[in-house]
Amino acid sequence: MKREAPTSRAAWEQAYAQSESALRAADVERCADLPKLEEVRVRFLGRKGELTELLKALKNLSLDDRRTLGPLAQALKDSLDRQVSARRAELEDAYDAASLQKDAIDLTLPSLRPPRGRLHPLTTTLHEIACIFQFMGYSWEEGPFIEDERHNFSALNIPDDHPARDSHDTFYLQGLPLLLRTHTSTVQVRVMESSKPPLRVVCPGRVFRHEQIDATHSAVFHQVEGLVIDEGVGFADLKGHLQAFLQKLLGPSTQTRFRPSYFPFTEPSTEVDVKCFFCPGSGCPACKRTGWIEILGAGVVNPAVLSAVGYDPEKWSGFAFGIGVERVAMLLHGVQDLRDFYSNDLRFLAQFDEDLV
Ligand code: 2NM
Repeated sequence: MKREAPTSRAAWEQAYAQSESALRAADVERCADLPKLEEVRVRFLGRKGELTELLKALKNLSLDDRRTLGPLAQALKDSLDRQVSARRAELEDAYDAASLQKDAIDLTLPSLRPPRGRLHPLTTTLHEIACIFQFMGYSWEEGPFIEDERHNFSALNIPDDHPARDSHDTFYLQGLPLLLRTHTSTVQVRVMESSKPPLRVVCPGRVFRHEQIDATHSAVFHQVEGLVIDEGVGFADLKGHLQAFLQKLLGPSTQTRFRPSYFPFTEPSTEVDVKCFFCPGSGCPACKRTGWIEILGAGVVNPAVLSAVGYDPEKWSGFAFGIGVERVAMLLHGVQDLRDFYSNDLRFLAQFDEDLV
């Protein structure tokens, strides 16, 4: 509602009184929000605001009137200025406090830990086995997964008609005279071909067999095979080395048992058992009620193997052994099903948090 600009003192004083009471009614100090506060400010202090107009209208009055009324109007304007500023600060603070509460982010909280990777239990078990032999003076040797029949079979005294050579047991590469190695003895053959005795090697690695897969059989698994060649090495040395190894792996009170066995590449051959460490020898599912657990195969290297790689069997002799990494890992960690190692289920894998020794 537009007011006429007052031209007399009386009219000015009336307009002033109206504005003053309108201001009191507007109650700036308790104005509810910022838009409402701005509305009040524009109404009184804007370019065409009531107080602005009142101050402008002073020019229509006499000099005396201007001297008495001018400060009055100016004081009212100044007081309103202060009230608006004070109330604006209050409303802005309240707004800031409310939005802080609403989107509260605690910048002092420590950040989330990034997930940490860990070594696979087969990696740590393979490493544990191979490292014990490294401490005993064996060197770590590796070789190719793809091999020929000579390195996988013939040089190891495995005859042409041996069932292990059948494609039901061995993966052959289609149309090529090649196969996936079925044991890491292939690496030992390569070491013997390329170096002179004496030697002490462990050959850890992945091997492949055409197996029906179940809780204890996998088509891909891991071995640590060992070979010692020197003058005058025999079965007693084999027993000493393997007993020392098993006591290092399983504890100094580990009891061992050497049973006669047969492998084409060793003569004599043996399978080595340890006293069951799950039951006091009385029989449990782990030892199939025998009180003993089979842990590895070994033997004195067959002279035919030495001859195949050009070593003189009259001068040199040695022993060799093979250890299944999955089997040892299952025994050490109480794992019932070997397939758990390959399932990539983090709930399983997260249980193993070992470092390499
Ligand atoms: C075994 C058991 C017995 C073996 C033999 C050889 C080689 F190359 F010297 F002839 N390497 N590994 C061997 C002997 C492996 O695994 C159960």
